[in-house]
Amino acid sequence: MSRAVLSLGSNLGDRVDHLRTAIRALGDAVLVVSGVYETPPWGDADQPHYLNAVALAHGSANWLDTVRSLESAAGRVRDPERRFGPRTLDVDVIAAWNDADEPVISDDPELTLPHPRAHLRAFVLRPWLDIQPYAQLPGHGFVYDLVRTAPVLDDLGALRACDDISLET
Ligand code: PH2
Ligand code: MG
Ligand code: MG
Repeated sequence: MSRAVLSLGSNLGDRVDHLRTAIRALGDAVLVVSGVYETPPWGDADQPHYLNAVALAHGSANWLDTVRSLESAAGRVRDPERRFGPRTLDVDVIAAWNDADEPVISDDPELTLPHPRAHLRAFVLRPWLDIQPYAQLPGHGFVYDLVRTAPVLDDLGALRACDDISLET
């Protein structure tokens, strides 16, 4: 059965509710979900802080359709002028594996896999480590090594684990 690592982020509206609703909508497809982290905005500093989490999911025939429907349900409005701007809910497919457990590689601009910037993002890598300590990002190696590389290490200290928030329902 196909698997995917999904990164969830929200920095508009009721951030916890947006993340929780998405996890509930995924239902049995979710194998495990990380803790929630509050993270400073990456890529476009002029916006509120995010709540981020990562989930390991399985079973979807089309991950792009799955994540887009979650984003639409959260009332996501896309601003073509602000690629890294604020959003009610962003669900990114970080990496996916096929039925034979081989990594899916895709240069489709609609869904590039693995995610082209995941190896640089502390807000993806740190929650992912929570649920899969030996995770490997295809093409980039072990996640525990990536969090020790300079660009990620610099951002790691600014992440705040929200131990009082759980997305497990
Ligand atoms: N998502 C972005 C842009 N910047 N920063 C943080 N901290 N978390 C995000 O999820 C995020 C971001 C666009 O996808
Ligand atoms: Mg994103
Ligand atoms: Mg996205």
